[in-house]
Amino acid sequence: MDMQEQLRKIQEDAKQQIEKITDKAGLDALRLKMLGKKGDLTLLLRSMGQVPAEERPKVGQMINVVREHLTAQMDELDAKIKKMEQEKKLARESIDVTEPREHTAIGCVHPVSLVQDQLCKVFTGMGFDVVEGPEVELDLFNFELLNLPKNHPARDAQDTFYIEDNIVLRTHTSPVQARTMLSRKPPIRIVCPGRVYRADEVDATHSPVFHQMEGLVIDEDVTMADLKGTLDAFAKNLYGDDVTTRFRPSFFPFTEPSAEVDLTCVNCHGKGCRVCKGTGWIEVLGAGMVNPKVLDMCGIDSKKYSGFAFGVGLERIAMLRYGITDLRLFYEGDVRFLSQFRDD
Ligand code: 2U9
Repeated sequence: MDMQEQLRKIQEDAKQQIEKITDKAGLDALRLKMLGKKGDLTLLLRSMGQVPAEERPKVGQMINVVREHLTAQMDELDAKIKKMEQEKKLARESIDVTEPREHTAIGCVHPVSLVQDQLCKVFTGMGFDVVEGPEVELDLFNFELLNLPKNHPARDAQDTFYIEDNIVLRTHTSPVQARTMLSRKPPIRIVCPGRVYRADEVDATHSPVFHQMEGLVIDEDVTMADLKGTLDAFAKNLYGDDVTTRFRPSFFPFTEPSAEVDLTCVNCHGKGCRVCKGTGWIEVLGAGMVNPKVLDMCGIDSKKYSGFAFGVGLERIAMLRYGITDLRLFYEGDVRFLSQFRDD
């Protein structure tokens, strides 16, 4: 077989194989077989010695043309294979955004948090700031500055969780107000929501952990009328325009005078029902004018300023709102209970 024929055969061979190749490994093998050190074309070039001298330039040129031609064909195939592999990879990795996903349980806000958020909204709407503070508290802020002297029954070890002699789990959120009075100047308008602790046995209406929101307003010339107006606005905002407040005399060491505050029964709107035991009223808040002794102890001049304060139990509001009759349900974390409360 002369050189030209061999070249033609190599070319023909390469053409057939190129048509069959579908991946990079096959192409690399062909490149090696044709153009590698021991490849067909290279060997042919090496055997040029047998070609008569006058024909060598012509044959050499032919071999080069074939080499260039093959290289171009293989490069083209290389590009095709790369494109195909890229397409395969994209197809493999593509995500069907319309494919239905597995069911994921969506949590919901705890009923006490729902109530807390709503109350915060109502009071911030009336110009109050929301202030929070520590749950582990100094005796000074939890009791002393609130006019609860050392031998007061509310400080009894039965009610209070002591951590050390002078450190307690706060029994109310009032220490947040005491701290605020010491750090801010009047006018002060704040509500303080949060978790509080009392050493109570657990039953349907008692828990050693519960939640309160207390409010405090201090300014010049603040009167009981401001307290009544604020709580009335709060009641109407929360339950509707036909709901009002009723004040009954009471006693707290930190307020003087003090009152227990009833709302028009939110269940029967005053007619009398099971919820209000036929009275048309339900007790919801405690309140009063801040005791001048407390103002002075907390660094506010009681001759110049006066103030009112109030407190409300958040579980109580949530129980009334949702018709819950056992406090323990709030703390058991049973999703069958919790998933019933949605903020919409
Ligand atoms: C300062 C001065 C006065 C906070 C007040 C009440 C009345 C009250 C109870 C309601 C239901 C607690 O959760 S509950 O059991 N609270 O009756 N709280 S006045 O008075 C303050 C607080 C801080 C410096």
